[in-house]
Amino acid sequence: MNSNEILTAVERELAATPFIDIHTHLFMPSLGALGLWGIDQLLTYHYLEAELFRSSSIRPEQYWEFSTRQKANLIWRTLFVENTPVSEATRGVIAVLKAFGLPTSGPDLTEARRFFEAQEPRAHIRRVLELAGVSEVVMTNDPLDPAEGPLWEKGAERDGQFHPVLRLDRILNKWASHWQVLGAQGYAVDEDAGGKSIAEMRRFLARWFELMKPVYMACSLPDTFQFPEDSVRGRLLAAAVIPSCREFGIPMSLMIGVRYLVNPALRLAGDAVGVADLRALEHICVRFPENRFFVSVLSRENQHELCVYARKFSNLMPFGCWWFLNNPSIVEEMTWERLEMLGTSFIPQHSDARVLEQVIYKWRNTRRTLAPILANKYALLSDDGRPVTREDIKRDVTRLFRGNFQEFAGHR
Ligand code: RAT
Ligand code: ZN
Repeated sequence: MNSNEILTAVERELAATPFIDIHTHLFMPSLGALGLWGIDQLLTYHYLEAELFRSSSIRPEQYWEFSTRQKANLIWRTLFVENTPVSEATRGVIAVLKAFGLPTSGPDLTEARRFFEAQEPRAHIRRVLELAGVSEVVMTNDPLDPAEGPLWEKGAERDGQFHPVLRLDRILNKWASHWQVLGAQGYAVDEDAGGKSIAEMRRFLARWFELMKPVYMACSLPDTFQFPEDSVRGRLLAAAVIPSCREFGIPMSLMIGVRYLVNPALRLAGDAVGVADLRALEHICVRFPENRFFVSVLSRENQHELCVYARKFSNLMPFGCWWFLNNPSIVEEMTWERLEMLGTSFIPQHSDARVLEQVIYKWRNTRRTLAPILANKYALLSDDGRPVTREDIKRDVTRLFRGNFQEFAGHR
């Protein structure tokens, strides 16, 4: 194949391979009330809310008083009518509207609203996943969310396209405001996570493992994350969470580098990023060689180091270009680096979709950005003396976007 033929073959394979989206904030149909979809939710995505305040004089306190519809109207007018939607998050909304044949430059949202209101949720979910080229999505399930926990306790109906994840941020990052919630549920834990707390946490995790059957446990972590550490989080991780993952044979996902609420007035849009000390990760991989860790780091500056650690520890699986990194310029740089240092032994991307239809644009962007990168690697390889075949390309794309997750999670 010449380089044009290689590019076409890569594009075809990327389009034909159903991806597994290994981290999202979407919900299976039986948790429907928690799931976000439609134009008003797309427009009030927190990535867009952060952009609104740069182009409008509205103050956050005023904005939060609005209804969802009013917020969406304001964001549409500010970022899509009065300005050109060139940012990644705004362009995404345009791509979704286009995918459904809706107007992309109208003065208001009437037609889009009419379209989404007419959709039957379950059929719409199937259609959206199909359009996104995604066969399965991995959820983020919070057992201590009062709106979610009880639905699992009642035995929420499972769905083969949605896999649960036991998300532990409230426990590992917000113990001070949650240990009493655990206490009220009958777990004998205390403020310092001392005494019986560790054993009780293991009982809690075992119960939720049974209820949810999660494909992994997960936590986001600050840029200041250290391990080992004599803190509630350090103790809970080392003595409860990581050993439980091992016992149940599932990986732990560590998402490191958030600077929580640097601007609290922006709420969900108020987090920032900081460079983390990845020695914490080194210490975890050394101390728990029988465990497996999915790892995403938020700082651009930490990416190269993460690749180096992945070369040292085969129980570490780098994944995704997370949050502020999910822009073509940075995705490109990270993917080059990962292919060069790790071959095909990593997971290039997850969508982090919070609103159902976002998977359409996020995966379309990923395919578009990655095609020339993969094609370039194959062209270089051909130049160096090893022609690539369509079978090679198919095997690689399948490994990157399905196999690495399935194997690492022990999930087939
Ligand atoms: O990307 C995001 O939507 C963030 O707000 C976070 O949810 C992050 O992805 C996380 O899972 O903590
Ligand atoms: Zn997320």
